[in-house]
Amino acid sequence: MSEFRFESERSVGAADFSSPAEALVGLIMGSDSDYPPAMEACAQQLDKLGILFEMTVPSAHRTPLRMIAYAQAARHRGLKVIIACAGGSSHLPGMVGALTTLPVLAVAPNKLEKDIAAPLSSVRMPKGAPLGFIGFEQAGAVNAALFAARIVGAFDENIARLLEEFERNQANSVPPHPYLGEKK
Ligand code: RP5
Repeated sequence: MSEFRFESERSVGAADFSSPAEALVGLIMGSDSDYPPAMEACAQQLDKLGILFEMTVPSAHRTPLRMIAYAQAARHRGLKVIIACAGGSSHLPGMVGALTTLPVLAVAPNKLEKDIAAPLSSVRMPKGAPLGFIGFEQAGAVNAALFAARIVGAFDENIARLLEEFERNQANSVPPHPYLGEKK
């Protein structure tokens, strides 16, 4: 089971990021309103792969000090990848990317038509401040989970095998003929 810390982070409120993370992947979001449905799908995908993750809400504009504390401690705590999701001006992914040398993957919680600023904020990062923008809504969030798994899996054979199994199952779920598939 994954380390599911969302509730406890919320109840703790203030950031205490001094203890080592058991998790490999840190999920962060600008608001708890980013959790369902987008980041919930990300969490579920990581959980299905059996990859340990933790979650917190370090809003860049409402709790900037929590964001800084989280980002600066992330590598020392043992995290390997951060997935950041925020809407609107969406400075969370870029700011966290600037505060750590860990890879940071960005997800926009809403569709492009609803919120064009968030993805632009990530894809327009200036030279020298790399950020991986993955996509929008649940699909983007699931792909961010899979991308994070690939990053971790590049150094971990067990995770690479779990990813291979996921891809095999996915391939097997695609019917070779429309009449052979289950009704959706
Ligand atoms: C951003 O503003 C959050 O990431 C969220 O996508 C959006 C709305 O936040 P709430 O007003 O729902 O807290 O900071």
